[in-house]
Amino acid sequence: MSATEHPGPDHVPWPPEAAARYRASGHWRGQTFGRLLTALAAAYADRTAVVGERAGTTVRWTYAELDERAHRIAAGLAGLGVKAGDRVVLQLPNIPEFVPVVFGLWRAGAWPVFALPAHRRTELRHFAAHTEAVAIITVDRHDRHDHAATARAVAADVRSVRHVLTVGSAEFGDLAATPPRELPDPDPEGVAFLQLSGGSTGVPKLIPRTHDDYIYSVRESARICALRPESVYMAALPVAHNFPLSSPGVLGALHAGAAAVLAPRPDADTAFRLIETERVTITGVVPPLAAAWVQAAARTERDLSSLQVLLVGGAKCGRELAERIGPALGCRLQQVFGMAEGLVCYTRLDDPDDIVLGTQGRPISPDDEIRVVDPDDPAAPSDAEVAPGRVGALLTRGPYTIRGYYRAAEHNAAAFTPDGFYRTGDLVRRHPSGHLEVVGRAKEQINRGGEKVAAEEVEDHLMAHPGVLDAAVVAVPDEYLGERTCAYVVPTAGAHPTGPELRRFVRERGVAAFKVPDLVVVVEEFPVTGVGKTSKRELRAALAARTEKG
Ligand code: OOB
Repeated sequence: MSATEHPGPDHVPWPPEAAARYRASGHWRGQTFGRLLTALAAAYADRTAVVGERAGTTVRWTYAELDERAHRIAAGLAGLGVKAGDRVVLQLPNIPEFVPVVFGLWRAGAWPVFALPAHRRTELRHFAAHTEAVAIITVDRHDRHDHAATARAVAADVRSVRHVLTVGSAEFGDLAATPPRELPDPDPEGVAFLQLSGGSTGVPKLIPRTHDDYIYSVRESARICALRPESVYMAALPVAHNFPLSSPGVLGALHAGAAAVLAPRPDADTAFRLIETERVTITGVVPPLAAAWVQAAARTERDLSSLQVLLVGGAKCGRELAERIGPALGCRLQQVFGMAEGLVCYTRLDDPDDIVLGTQGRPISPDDEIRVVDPDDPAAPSDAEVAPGRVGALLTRGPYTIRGYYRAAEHNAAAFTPDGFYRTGDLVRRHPSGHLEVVGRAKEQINRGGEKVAAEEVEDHLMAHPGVLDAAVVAVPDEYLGERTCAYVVPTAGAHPTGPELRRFVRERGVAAFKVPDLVVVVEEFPVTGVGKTSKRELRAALAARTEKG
């Protein structure tokens, strides 16, 4: 929380009139994730629910086993004193335990805060402090990082954190062996968990999602992606992210009675091996990964014939790449344009090729309201709709799009219109069919191959360096990732900070590696706009000129 930001409410609920409408139309069904798993375990008891790898061995759990594990973990957490409404920071890579731990937290009524494996000390401390989390659940080591040590350091700083649990430890083993007991079912319209926003301002914002709203998006995603009990979904991206979690993701797979395979890494070798051995039918990737898989497919000896659908999203999938996916991988492309705040758009499996290749899909719900408005001065938006077919800024509200971030009243006033539309910051064109084509962005965010970097957050880190007077972070086009980050820096008088020094400085502040600027350019002063603000437009133009010169 910045010094100027007053904490707001934990959850900005939908207005009663809208909530009544979403209930009446059957979108919200008054079910919690805990009850959902109970129903799935009854319907699909002996079918495979989760497949994953731990220390190189394959783990397979049926729906009945998953259900039992989630019950035990819930009882164990309750035994530790974790209560309904408590926040628990969760930082797990793609290991099978992710699934029963999340359902265990849901059954205990606790709210997982979904950190990504790439997050480091500074981000975790913010999540824990801002949510007053009571526990952190993580692993010991992963990808050469000592997660347990980081979690313990955060726990030492943040007084609310009473427990650090590492999956795989004896303590966690005891917890997961607790005899199951019935716990009170939480309110289905209440918050189920906090997702992270890619954001564009200072610190990552947290997104409160409810059981009712999220289950609706999961159920419809599973239907739109044609998941059936025979389907096998593979999470290749980090599963805590909204895309592999729910679009349709692991939760969509479970909702359909299908198997969810957690790939420990997203590289083509690992993914193709699992596609072959687990007979994966559907998976999802960001565009740079799709490009890498397309290349690797030309040389692979793996049998990829089970794969029917590849979802691509998180960042814009250009037409050229889109056209290569089907032929190279022998599957159908499904584009997905979503956001952790809610709205998710898919191309449909029966859409004509031109729509599948050239748009990012249409919304899940008939009750997703879309407005495409004049992207005029963001400080004083008119929110006037543009003519049909013209590019404008996308605003949305609906049955699974939040009405406010968690404890962020001041930010909410700018991020939402007075009548509750979320300002996505995306520039889109709406086709007559209702499909949206994403053509750019009006927000100060860099989309680094699907990983979102808030310009202001990195600027704040740079400005903490004594040799930096001012910093401006902009996107630089990149062939592989789509965009990378470039930090323009004005030094303080007499200081001569270098690029490598500033990059190391940001890294050592304990942030995710993807936020460390790819390029640092030291300049004497920034170009300014008519009103004296730093002109990022001119900085981007200068960068383009530099790149052209080589
Ligand atoms: C997904 O979620 P987030 O929260 O990491 O990022 C949302 C933002 C969008 O506002 C947009 O700027 C960008 O990511 N984005 C795309 C895109 N999909 C997401 N931009 C262009 N084309 C696309 N297909 O990234 C996310 C959440 C659920 C499903 C899929 C992606």
